[in-house]
Amino acid sequence: MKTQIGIIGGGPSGLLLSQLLHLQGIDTVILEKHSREYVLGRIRAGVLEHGFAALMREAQCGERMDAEGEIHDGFYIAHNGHRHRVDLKGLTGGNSVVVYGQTELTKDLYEARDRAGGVVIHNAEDVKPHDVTSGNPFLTYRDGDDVRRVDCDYIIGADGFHGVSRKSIPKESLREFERVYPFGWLGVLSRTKPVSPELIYAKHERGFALCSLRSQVLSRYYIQVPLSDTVEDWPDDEFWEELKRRLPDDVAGGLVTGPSIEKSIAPLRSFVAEPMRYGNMFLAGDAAHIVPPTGARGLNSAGSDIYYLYNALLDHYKKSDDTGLQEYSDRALSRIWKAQRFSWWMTTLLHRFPDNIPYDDRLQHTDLEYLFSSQHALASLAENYVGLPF
Ligand code: FAS
Ligand code: PHB
Repeated sequence: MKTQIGIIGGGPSGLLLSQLLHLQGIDTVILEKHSREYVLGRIRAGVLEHGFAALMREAQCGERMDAEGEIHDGFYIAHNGHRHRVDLKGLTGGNSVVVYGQTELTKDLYEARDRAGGVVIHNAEDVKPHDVTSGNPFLTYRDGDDVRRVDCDYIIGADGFHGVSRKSIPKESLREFERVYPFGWLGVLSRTKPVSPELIYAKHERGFALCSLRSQVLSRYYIQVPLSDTVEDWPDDEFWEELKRRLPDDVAGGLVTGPSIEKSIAPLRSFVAEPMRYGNMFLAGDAAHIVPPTGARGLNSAGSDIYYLYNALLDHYKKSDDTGLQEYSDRALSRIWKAQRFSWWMTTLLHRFPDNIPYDDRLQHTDLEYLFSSQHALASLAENYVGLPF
C-alpha cells in the first residue's frame, strides 16, 4: 500500500490530522492497534479549548459538538467550604471552553473518515516504523499471519504514551522529562444530573475532587486517591460519600448520586519527549507528552500539535516549503511546555501531597489566597485554561 502520510494511532490526534489533510486532498492511512469499539470505550477528556473546537469545525466535524456540547464561560474553585468563580469570558476578553466528551469527538471524527472513505485499519498488530531517516519510510503491521507494508512520505506517531513510535527512536536521539505524582484520579461516570452547571475543582484536606459533566444527564466526577488504591476499593456508595466530604456543604447537599456506568483510576504524570521529530517521523499528542488532567490540557495539547503539523504538511505539498516541518518540534514544544507548566501548577495548587512539609502546605494556601485576591493572577489562570494562542 502507498500513501502520503502514514499515521500510527486512531485516537483523536491521528483522526483529526487525517481528516484535516483529507480535506486538502492529502492522502493518509491510519493503523490502529485496537478495534473501534475499544477506542470509543475509553472515557477521557471533557473540556475543549476554543482553538481545539475551531479545529474540529475546520475538519467539518464540529456540527454535533456545536449542537450538543456546552459553552462554559467560567468554572469554580472550592476551598475551605466556599466556591470562587473564575470568570473565563470576562477575564479573557470573551473566550470560553466547550464541554464535549472526547468519546463523542472521536466518534464524530471516525464518522467523518468513514464518509470520506478514509483508510483506518483496526486491529493492526505489531505496527513498526521503518527507514524513518531515509527518504522512503514505511510502516509494517501484522494482519493475522500476513505482514503488510505501507509506504509513505512521512510517518506520524499519534499512538499515545504507550505507543511504538517514540520507543522506536534511538535513546541517544531523545531527551525525556518526567514527573510522577504520588496519587491518581478515581473517575466515575453516572447518568445523573450534574451537581453544578459549571465545573468545580475542589481543594480539600482529604484530597482533590472535581465535578464535571458530559451533558445535563451525564455527570463526570473525580477524587484524588492513593496510587495503591484500586477500583475495587471504591464501591459506589463509598465514592459518593467521599466526594461529598470534599465539597462545600451547599454543593454536597445537592449532589444527585446513582450507579456508576464507568469507574477507573488514572495515574498522574507530567512527561515530555524532545525533539518531536526523528527523520521523517513526527510525534503528536500523548505519544510526545502527557499532563496531569487537572488543567484539562491533555487533549488540547494534542490539538496544537495537529494544527502545526497540518499547516506544515500543507506548505510542503502545496508550496514545496518545508519551513513548517523543520520548525515543527520547536514550535510545538514551546506551547507544550506552557501547558506542562500550567498543568503542574494547577495540580500542585489543588492536591494534597502526602509528603508535604508544613511550609509547603502554607504556600499552597497562600497561592490560593493570592489567586482570589488578584485579577491579574486570575487572568493568568483564565488565559491558560481557555487555551493560549496556537
Ligand atoms: P490516545 O492515547 O488517545 O490515542 C492513541 C491511539 O494509538 C490509541 O487508540 C491506541 O490504541 C493507539 N495505539 C497505541 N499503540 C499503538 C501501536 N503500537 N500501534 C497502533 N496503534 C497504537 N485529557 C484531558 O484533557 N482531560 C482528562 O480528563 C483526561 N483523562 C485521561 C484519562 C486517561 C486514562 C488517559 C490515558 C488520558 C486522559 N487524558 C485526559 C488525556 C487524553 O485525553 C489524551 O490527551 C488524548 O487521548 C490524546 O489523544 P492521542 O494523542 O490521540 O492519544
Ligand atoms: C472531565 O470532564 O473529564 C475533565 C474536566 C476537566 C479536567 C479534567 C477532566 O481538568
